[in-house]
Amino acid sequence: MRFSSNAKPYVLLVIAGTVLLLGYVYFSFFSESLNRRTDVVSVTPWLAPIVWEGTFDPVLIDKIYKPMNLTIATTVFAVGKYVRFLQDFLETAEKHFMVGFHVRYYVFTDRPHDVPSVNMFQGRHLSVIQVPGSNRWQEISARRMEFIQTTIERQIRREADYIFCLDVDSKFHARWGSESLGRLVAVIHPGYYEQSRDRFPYERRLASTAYIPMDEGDYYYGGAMIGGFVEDVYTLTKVCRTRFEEDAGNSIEAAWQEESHLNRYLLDNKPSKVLSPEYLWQDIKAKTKQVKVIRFSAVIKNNAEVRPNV
Ligand code: UD2
Repeated sequence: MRFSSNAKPYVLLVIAGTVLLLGYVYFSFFSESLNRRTDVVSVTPWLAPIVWEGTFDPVLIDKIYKPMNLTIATTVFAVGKYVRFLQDFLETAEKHFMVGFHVRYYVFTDRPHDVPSVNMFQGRHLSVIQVPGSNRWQEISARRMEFIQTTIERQIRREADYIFCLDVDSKFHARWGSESLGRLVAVIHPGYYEQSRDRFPYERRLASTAYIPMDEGDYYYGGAMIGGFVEDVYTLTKVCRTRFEEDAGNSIEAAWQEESHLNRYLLDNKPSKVLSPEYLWQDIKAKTKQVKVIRFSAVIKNNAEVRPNV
């Protein structure tokens, strides 16, 4: 078929348009299947991955880690009335957390008789470690660093390869798997991932060893999750505990207790992997466009009712 010379440019335009359209469809399809995300930052300025849904292939990553026969320690504190959160925490962890791996839960509590009995899959165990109660929730939260440090010294370093230290007033809702493993792992706090650093609630008083100046800081990390190699988390807890105690000796308590010390530590010792707020959401917060999967989320609690002080 021959075209008149007048029609030729239009035909070429249609052909070019079709090619562009097919290219767009092809690219969109493959970029989806290659797990690319363009709407979120998925790498830190020091080239550590930031883990979001769509940035990793769960099947592939499990194939790498599962043959290593790893054991994952998981510490959780349930002191005073917080024992009531254990059942949901453990039951949902059995469904979603490190499925297919050996998991050792270490439950720290002052009420060992109230620890619920939850069915565990093969290769998953729970031990209870008695700790004292306190009449200040701030002390319970902050002293986690000390008890994790001493328990790593006493037993965890012989029993596990990786460790995650988690808040108990939370539930798992979707896969939390081997994509989260790394040498030193932190999570971006869901309240601050869209904020600039001058809004981060770092400790701003020079007198505290957790002090961070206004023009420093990478992310605001949540205290509800610390993870990594047992030895790396050991060093972190030891340093944060020492600094917290040094502050106490000077009659100062950082704005967000151990979370403030954690943020100071991670500014100087960059995490090798950062988890997106998918790994630390809050039920009180509406889901946003970037958060496609909520994996772990803090339940709504009545602080006045569950804490020993307000
Ligand atoms: C934030 C942090 C938390 C911690 C705290 C500052 C997030 C989502 N949470 O939570 O990790 O850094 O600020 O101190 O980033 N606990 C007990 N019994 C108590 C009180 C606390 O067992 O009476 C344990 C329990 O495991 C709880 C954790 O300490 O999950 C943290 O306490 P919280 O959840 O009340 O602290 P919150 O919500 O202010």
